[in-house]
Amino acid sequence: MDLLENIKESIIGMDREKVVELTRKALDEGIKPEKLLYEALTPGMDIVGEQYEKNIKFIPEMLMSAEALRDAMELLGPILTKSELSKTGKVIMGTVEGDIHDIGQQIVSMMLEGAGFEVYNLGVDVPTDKFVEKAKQEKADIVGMSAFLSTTGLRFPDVIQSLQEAGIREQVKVMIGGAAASGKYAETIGADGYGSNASAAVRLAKSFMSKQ
Ligand code: B12
Repeated sequence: MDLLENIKESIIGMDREKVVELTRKALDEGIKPEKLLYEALTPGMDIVGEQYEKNIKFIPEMLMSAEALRDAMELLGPILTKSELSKTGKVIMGTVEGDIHDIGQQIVSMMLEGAGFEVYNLGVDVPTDKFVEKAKQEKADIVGMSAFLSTTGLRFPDVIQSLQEAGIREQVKVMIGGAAASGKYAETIGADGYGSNASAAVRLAKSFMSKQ
């Protein structure tokens, strides 16, 4: 098996040590970080995402693969220049105010990073204004929000309204996710899309960028 294929399989196999060891080896051999990202790491994580969608893999396994990807990204991060990363797009991500569920949005953030997006993760319990302020500051392309409680799902439209009031709604796409979100709800509140899982989130984010 060639090195790139081996790395991809190690992501799928949730083998953090092997992913790090092989990524290091590949870099030592002069393989370009972008090649590693787009031909080994991301395709591996895409497959994990697909396996999760088909109930072949479950959350703990997906998290282990995501951690392995994160470890590899730590090696690649300093080498990949900012401009290379920002080619795909800038995303502001966070869990809305009053909500501390973050496992889902962490996976989404990692997958987006793996797909080449520059992600600013604001964490959990993020006040409405903070999303808007950061989107403005970073000239973001996408604002991604996560909510898991029926009560906190009501924060999504607040953020959309604040983006409107700040005059930047036309410049950013808004995507929502988490147990409090749905495609229908996204439509109702005027969000640009909903992702039921991390693979769907990456597809959505990529589709936003290709329409620009
Ligand atoms: C783990 C968990 C917790 C953990 C959270 C730990 C953490 N660090 O995140 C803890 C124990 C802290 C917790 C606390 C609470 N929880 Co809780 N929790 C869950 C549970 C079991 C799993 C959620 C989870 O992380 N799943 C793992 C992720 C990976 O799965 P996922 O959702 O499929 O993630 C994908 C998508 O959502 C999507 N996605 C996620 N974010 C985004 C963002 C974008 C932009 C996009 C496009 C996609 C996207 O991609 C993800 C990756 O594939 C759910 C049950 C459930 N079915 O959701 C209840 C659940 C959400 N919790 C619930 C409740 C009630 C609470 C508490 C109020 C309990 C209490 N009485 O204290 C508190 C609330 C605290 C707060 N203020 O937020 C309820 C909510 C009910 C409701 N309708 O409001 C649920 C539904 C359980 C239930 N059936 O009652 N919880």
